[in-house]
Amino acid sequence: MQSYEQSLQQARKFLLEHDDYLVVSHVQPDGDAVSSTLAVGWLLSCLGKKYTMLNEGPIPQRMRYLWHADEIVNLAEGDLPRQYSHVICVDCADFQRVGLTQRFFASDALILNIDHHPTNNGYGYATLIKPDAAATAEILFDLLKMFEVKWDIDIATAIYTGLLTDTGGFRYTNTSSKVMAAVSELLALGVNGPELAETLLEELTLPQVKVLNLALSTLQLSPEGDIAWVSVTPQDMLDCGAENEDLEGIVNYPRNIRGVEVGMLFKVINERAVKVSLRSAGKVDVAALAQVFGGGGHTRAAGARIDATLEEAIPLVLQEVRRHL
Ligand SMILES: [Mn+2]
Repeated sequence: MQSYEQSLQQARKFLLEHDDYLVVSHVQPDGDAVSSTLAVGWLLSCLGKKYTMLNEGPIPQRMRYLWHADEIVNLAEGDLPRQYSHVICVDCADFQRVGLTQRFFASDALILNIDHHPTNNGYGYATLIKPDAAATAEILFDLLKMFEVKWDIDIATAIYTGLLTDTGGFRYTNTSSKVMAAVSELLALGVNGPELAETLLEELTLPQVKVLNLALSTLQLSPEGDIAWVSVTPQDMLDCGAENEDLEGIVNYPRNIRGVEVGMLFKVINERAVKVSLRSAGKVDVAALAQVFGGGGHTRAAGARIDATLEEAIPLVLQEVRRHL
């Protein structure tokens, strides 16, 4: 087992020794996924390396202000002409999380796996995994320090974005003194903290409020009052004009009810598939729970996809949550 320091050295070597990288993150990218993709891109550009940034889907509107965010190729809109032999995966707990982007990995591609999920299974040629890091952006903060590059407000804003979003605005238990020390440095570089908090955490779109309203109308509570859940259907999404990113944060409502240990959002994908997002108040390790269904995540925030109808999926998950309580 190599130390974190050794992993950083190995990752540094990987970035210096090769060229022409593909940088990818997980499907339905969140703030950490987007900023980690861009932070790696920023570093590679400083090193004079060739690279392409790619995601299976679009970058959420509220993150488009980030450095070169419009350069992340969205597979829903365009294709890449070829495959890559050197791939960097950020914030992906397992290989399948990269989604359709894997079509552009050469069959013998060397993969550098940079991540902070405790459920990361160590795929790839080289790994840089720190399960107690608040965000993949925190690992990139450390990695970028290994290079002689001059930090600017663009990279500082990208890393701050990953830290801000993955700590829920510096409130979750992962908000360590190390995070705050990093934040202090980033603010000194000119990052506009209040503006980012407004854009990323406070501001709501109208479809977001509409879909929240529909979701809350489905609220259910277990007889014991310790499990609460809401659900959203494709029809709800259509009726509200909502995108996937508009569901962000909804799962916190059932979780935040006093006495609730596990809050859940069931999102119907189609007649045979449901995505469940799980949030824990602390007692239950929802990452372990999600793994039962082939998913993963963090101890307090995790998710899984279940091949079943909503009516089948709810009791299945409830039973498993009950077992963990
Ligand atoms: Mn993350």
